[in-house]
Amino acid sequence: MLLEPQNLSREIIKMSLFKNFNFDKLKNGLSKTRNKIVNSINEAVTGKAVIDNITIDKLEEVLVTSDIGFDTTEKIIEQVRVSLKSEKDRSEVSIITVVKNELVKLLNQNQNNGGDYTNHKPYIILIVGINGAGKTTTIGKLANNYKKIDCKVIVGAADTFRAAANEQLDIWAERAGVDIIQRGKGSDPSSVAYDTVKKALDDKYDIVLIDTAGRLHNKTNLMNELNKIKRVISKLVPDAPHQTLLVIDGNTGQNAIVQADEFSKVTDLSGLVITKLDGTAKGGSVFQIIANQNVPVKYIGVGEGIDDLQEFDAQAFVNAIFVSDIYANETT
Ligand SMILES: Nc1nc2c(ncn2[C@@H]2O[C@H](COP(=O)(O)OP(=O)(O)OP(=O)(O)O)[C@@H](O)[C@H]2O)c(=O)[nH]1
Ligand SMILES: [Mg+2]
Repeated sequence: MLLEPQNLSREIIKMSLFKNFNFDKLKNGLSKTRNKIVNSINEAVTGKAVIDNITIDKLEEVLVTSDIGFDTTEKIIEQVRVSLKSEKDRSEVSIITVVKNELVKLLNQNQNNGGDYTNHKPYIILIVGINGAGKTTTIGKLANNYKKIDCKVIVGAADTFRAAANEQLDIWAERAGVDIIQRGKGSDPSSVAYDTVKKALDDKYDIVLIDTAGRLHNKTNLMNELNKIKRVISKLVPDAPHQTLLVIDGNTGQNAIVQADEFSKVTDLSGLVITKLDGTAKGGSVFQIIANQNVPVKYIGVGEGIDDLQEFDAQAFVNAIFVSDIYANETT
């Protein structure tokens, strides 16, 4: 069944754990990325009654320069050629449909629905990532979302490296109306994590979110610290953390893959959160990240507000990028 964007968003609301999916917000957030990708595609294909090889070459150029990456683009173009060969309709709309379908297929690889919070109590989520990626903000947003579905939530301020880190998380905890465990700057991050999980067990919390530092004296320290946090909390809950989410700034582009590789070496990542997609034209890098990682994208950040975190949905993401006057009713 084909869905119009407005119906599509309604469908997704029904399926989502979080209630704040808003197609317009996603669409607006991705406007810079859309301008970069879709406007160029339009320029390449508009007005062509028949899509010829020159047009396909232009399309290839557009995709490669849209942070989608060379290998990924090659796969898409290959598919475009195959599909168009067998299609009688070689119009601009059909080429867009093929590209969109290929992009959705790509985004859906490695996606899984694992990590159901209802199977564990408390459900423990560790948030990692380099400094400034958006970890603390994402915790605030996640806390808010879980709170809204009536979970009892506690956050642990295990970023004890920066003095301001505590205060920042404290502000988010207050906004979301959830509890927090914090100690002073310089205290042992693992002991903060331990105390948070202990309190969650004692007082029957549903969700534990643990913030971590993005920078320590050096990278080895940081990675050792993350390892230690994991070891310490698994003394209390052997299969914890139930999720380890790597937060990546959507502006990062190619380097995102390097970050994911580095963190994967020390900790099993269960998902990625890609933030700041609202401020960047580099949203195309989401395709490249997914093409190069075995880890699913769980959430995307589309603004600085508490409601600006969305569960990642491949079809909605591609539709939001491709929504334009020309293709508004064309949602495969
Ligand atoms: N526009 C936009 N800004 C965001 C988003 N997520 C985070 N930010 C901003 O990014 C900046 C850094 O976010 P933090 O949450 O402090 O990042 P962090 O990873 O905790 O950083 P450190 O604690 O220094 O390691 C803040 O100014 C946030 O408001 C998003 O989805 N969109
Ligand atoms: Mg932080």
